[in-house]
Amino acid sequence: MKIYDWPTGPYPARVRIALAEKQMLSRIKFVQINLWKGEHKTADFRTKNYSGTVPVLELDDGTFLAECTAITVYLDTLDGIPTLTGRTPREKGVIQMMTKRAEIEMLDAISIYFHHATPGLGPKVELYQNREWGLYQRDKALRGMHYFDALLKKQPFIAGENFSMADIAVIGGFIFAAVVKLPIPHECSALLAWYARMQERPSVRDQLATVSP
Ligand code: GTS
Repeated sequence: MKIYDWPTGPYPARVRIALAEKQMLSRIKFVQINLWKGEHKTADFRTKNYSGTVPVLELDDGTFLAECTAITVYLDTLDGIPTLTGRTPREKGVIQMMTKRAEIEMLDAISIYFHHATPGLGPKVELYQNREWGLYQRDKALRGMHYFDALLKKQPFIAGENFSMADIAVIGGFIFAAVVKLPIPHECSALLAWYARMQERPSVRDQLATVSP
């Protein structure tokens, strides 16, 4: 299997954390796509992922899988022991819901802030920017952080009692927050304590070392 990757990117880090959790990193060939050069927006790359984003997983049969959630579900279910995406129907449903919520309320919101209200990837890549929309999404991400903080006052992990794909999605949010220098509000003590605990996991610690500038 091959992954089209960008080593410092928050989204590709999500998949690498999942791979590390599954002890699968050594089974993957990583191909770097340079986002600053816009390599993800070329016609050739869009044949692999129409959306023009990384990561993309290429299976040995030539299938391309994009979207972190879809890739993680695929990788997690290969061995028949889905430790990250849920074993029971209830777990699967809650983890999918919370992963999507982590994206909408934090990670994607910070990404939109980056692409719209900062120089983003530069003028050759950022062909349309809407600063107001970007700033709105930054504030949305800050509200999202308070939501996850309140949640983590009641439960140890984003989707409940166990570490899951949803935690990895919020970790992606923390990585992107660091990229755009958006501080996690200090009053979000449960969220900050959870993040400190996440960094005790070798899968997270190793990938944070890879993404840090
Ligand atoms: N919904 C997608 C997913 O879950 O995979 C989002 C992927 C995404 O936005 N990836 C970023 C990207 O390709 C990579 S990074 O921001 O983490 O480095 N961005 C480039 C762009 O131009 O949007």
